[in-house]
Amino acid sequence: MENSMKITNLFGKFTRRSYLAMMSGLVVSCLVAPANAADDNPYGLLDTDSIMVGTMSDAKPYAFVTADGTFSGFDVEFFQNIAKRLGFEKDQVTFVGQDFAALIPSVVNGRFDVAVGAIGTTAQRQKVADFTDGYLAGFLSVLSSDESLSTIEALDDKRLGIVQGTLQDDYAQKHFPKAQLVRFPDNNSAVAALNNGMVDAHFLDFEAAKQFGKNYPGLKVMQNFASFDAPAGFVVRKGNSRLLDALNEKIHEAMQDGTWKELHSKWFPGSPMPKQYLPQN
Ligand code: SNW
Repeated sequence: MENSMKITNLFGKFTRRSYLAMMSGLVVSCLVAPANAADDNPYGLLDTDSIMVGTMSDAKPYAFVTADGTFSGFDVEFFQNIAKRLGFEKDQVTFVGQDFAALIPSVVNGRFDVAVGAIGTTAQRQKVADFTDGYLAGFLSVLSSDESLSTIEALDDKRLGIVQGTLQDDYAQKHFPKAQLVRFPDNNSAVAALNNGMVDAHFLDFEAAKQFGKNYPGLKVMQNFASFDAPAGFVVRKGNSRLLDALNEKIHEAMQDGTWKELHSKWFPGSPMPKQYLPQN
């Protein structure tokens, strides 16, 4: 009421008193603006009516781009399902593909609200960004056409591809000290190098390795390393606890009502399902 009277003053004649009253009204509205803004934007998003999501275009079946340019995969559909529970329809969730190494920094820098794509939760990553509760726990896998690469020792002096900044990058440095690590920006370039013999193997997430094996029948998963202690989570800006809490609530809802299980069977048929993500009685 008071505000609308001041606005009317804008169209009438200013008296000194009404001018002062209007200015003080403006000051007051500026002071209360942050509270109003938070109510309009409860999840602290970059744009109030959509969620900007950074993901990968070549990590099928986790996250990938289809021939018609849309993003798909387990992580993409799981996130869309969670977003829908928060009131965001598919067209209000915008996926953008980036190199893996850029994903977390892009959330930190305010380019994306969330990063999604089999991103393992580690103490080091948690120093710069917040992670939701885990929703995937699986293996890191060595993909190659060379059947002899089935032991760690066999990787000595071999050229092993890794996508820079991944857990495979860390793991290989710690556990395969004698392998020659060759860093790539993404899986596609690493697999291209593997196919033309520039590297002997590529080290990536199990389901993606299996998928590349389907696309290129000469390539097989030669060995696996459990990465259960670094379950994948959705990544949000540090301190955006309203978004984090809301995502966590809906993640657990989607696990409890069987949605997670359905998506897991669709995208990772035959792969074991960690019990903690299944409906609990
Ligand atoms: O740590 C695993 C987790 O257990 C699950 O298997 C999904 O993948 C992981 O999160 C590891 N993912 C890698 C990482 O976080 C590579 C991610 C990617 O290529 N998109 O660095």
